[in-house]
Amino acid sequence: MSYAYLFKYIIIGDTGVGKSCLLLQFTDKRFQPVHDLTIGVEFGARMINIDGKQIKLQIWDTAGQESFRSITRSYYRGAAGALLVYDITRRETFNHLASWLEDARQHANPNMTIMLIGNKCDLTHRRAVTTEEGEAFAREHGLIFLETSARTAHNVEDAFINTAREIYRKIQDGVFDVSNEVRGVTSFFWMDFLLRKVFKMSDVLFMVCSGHTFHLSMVLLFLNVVCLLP
Ligand SMILES: Nc1nc2c(ncn2[C@@H]2O[C@H](COP(=O)(O)OP(=O)(O)O)[C@@H](O)[C@H]2O)c(=O)[nH]1
Ligand SMILES: [Mg+2]
Repeated sequence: MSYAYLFKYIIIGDTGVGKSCLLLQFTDKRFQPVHDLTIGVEFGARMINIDGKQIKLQIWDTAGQESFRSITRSYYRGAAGALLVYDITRRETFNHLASWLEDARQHANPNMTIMLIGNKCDLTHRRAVTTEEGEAFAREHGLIFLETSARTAHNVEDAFINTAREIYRKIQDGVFDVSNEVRGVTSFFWMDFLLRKVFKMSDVLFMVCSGHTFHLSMVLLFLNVVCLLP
């Protein structure tokens, strides 16, 4: 299926905040309640439509390496959008936002659009961070903000689509150098193709050696680095 633009997104934030679940909810419209790295959605894609233009979102999820705080420069490279996620029931995940932003500032394109997400808003009885605090943090750092639930799907579509709207607006306004960026993302098509093949293979690998998720994470990390070298 053809598309006018391809936007690379990354999902960042502490372990357990629901990054993989948000991706799964957006691409597959389902919720996987058991914490299981073998959900196998380290990489997802979905087509959306903005202003009558087909846009392909290619979304990268960490394969568990965020727990080592060893997210590489290549993960950030070429990302037009980032979802920065915290868990509204765990204040420490909110407290770590500044250091995630610091990471992004170091590694990412300064024009990258960042959507701040307070996830698990279905767990109202366990809320530890108020909506106002999330809003204030976003305002202070120039981010867009939404509270979501990967469980009920509340605001999940909007989180991904509003980010794309903002990126699209930046392209229209000439904030992104379209000639560079678009050529860059078009050639990305082949990378996309190659990675899909590799990830299909990794699914098989999962089945063959289920339990060895750490090994696979390392393989994915390696591929991530190799494939994105210029
Ligand atoms: N109640 C609730 N649980 C969630 C939500 N999102 C994720 N979870 C749970 O939180 C845990 C961690 O989710 P996961 O997506 O693996 O987090 P990640 O480490 O950030 O990728 C899992 O047990 C999920 O079932 C949500 O919106 N609501
Ligand atoms: Mg995950």
